[in-house]
Amino acid sequence: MAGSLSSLTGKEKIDIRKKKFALVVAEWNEEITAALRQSAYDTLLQLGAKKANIETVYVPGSFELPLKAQQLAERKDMDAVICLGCVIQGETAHFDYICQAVAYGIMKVGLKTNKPVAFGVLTTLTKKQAEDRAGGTYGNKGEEAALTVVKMLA
Ligand code: RBF
Repeated sequence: MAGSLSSLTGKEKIDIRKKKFALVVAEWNEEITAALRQSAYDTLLQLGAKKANIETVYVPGSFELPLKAQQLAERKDMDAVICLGCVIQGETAHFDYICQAVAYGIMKVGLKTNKPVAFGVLTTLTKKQAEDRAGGTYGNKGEEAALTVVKMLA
């Protein structure tokens, strides 16, 4: 687990002042993904990133995250991409299809572009479970996603 800010070891404390980050945020379950984005953004700043080097891009739903992540990761000036979304199980099978496609798609972008691409997508059975992981009982997975790409850059 990426853990919290204090989990960064000496080896992982790199200078990210000149690194450029993209936050790709799904608009579905907007109140959750906005909380993930805020936490990821704040974490990057705390780790030394510059506001001007953090770009936020929105996509309609989590299914669209891999394509936008790929377009951003392919840019020469981009160092890392953080994908943020929230898929909550409904009554139909869409949950399984979306989660699988998104997880696989995001992994492929990292492998194809050779850049850190974080999977900060909540896949939960209820809205409460999502809230617990977007600033509630179990912390904020946006922070973990930001920490993950910084660790991968180190
Ligand atoms: N996108 C999400 O990010 N989270 C969801 O919980 C979510 N639920 C969906 C449920 C259904 C039945 C459908 C058809 C789409 C849902 N989407 C959700 C949107 C999906 O990621 C994508 O934007 C659309 O399918 C258009 O490609």
